[in-house]
Amino acid sequence: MPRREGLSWRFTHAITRTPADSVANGLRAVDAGDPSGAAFRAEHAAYVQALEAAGLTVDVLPPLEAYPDSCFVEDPAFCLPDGAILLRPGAESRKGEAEEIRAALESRFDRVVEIPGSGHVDGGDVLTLDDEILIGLSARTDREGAEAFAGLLDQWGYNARVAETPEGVLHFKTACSTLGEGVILATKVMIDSGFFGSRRTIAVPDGEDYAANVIRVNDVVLVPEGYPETQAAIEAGGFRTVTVPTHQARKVDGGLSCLSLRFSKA
Ligand code: CIR
Repeated sequence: MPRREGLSWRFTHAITRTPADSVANGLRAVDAGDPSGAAFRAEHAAYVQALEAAGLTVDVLPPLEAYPDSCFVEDPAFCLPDGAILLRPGAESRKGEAEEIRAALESRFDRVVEIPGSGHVDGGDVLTLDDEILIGLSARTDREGAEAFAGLLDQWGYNARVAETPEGVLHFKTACSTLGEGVILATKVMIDSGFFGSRRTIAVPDGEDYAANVIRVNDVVLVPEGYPETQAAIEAGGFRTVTVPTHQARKVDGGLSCLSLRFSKA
């Protein structure tokens, strides 16, 4: 696909969903204690403010108690300037989340379609770059889903490439992020995997792997609070950073990218 400068980081809008109290029952690989709904909502408000300060109009959807992980809106859908795609999350308890976010997408996009077939894709496994879209196979995203999604992206004029997410990593983007301008922040394991070819990468310093999930939003990179070495490495790379608390999200394996769908509308 032709390089679309800024596709991965220039945005005008975001959709988020307020965490429900049921987030205490959210999925997690390792139990480090339940997140508190109230504390999560306070962190979420700071997150929304950071997106607004970066220039976005943010739609904040109401909490859904029936879906403990529903504040992680990145997983059931995918947005491009041309339209939105409803995905099929791979975790049983999250399957209904795509239908729940449909109306919010239809209010912002003329084109909202469903991923074809019956395979699974979580948005957390999709890394949009300015010249290609990477889809990571994981415990949530299977080959059938990834190939159906790649085919749809191809029809829309985008190149997608399917890659293997390293063992033990929840989502592809748990371990890497685009900083824009051709630069990728990633854990050493991801860099060593060779997915990124000759692209410029910044390695996440040892002991700070959680901070591999950051989001570039217009002129700033939002970084989770408490990862000073990663923040310094990003700044040394020439990017301005703003920290946002994600302590509650982290308890259920969530990070900055999972908490919003970001897109650009003319
Ligand atoms: C889950 O396991 O589905 C949630 N507890 C966390 C989802 C995080 N989403 C993401 O990385 N895109």
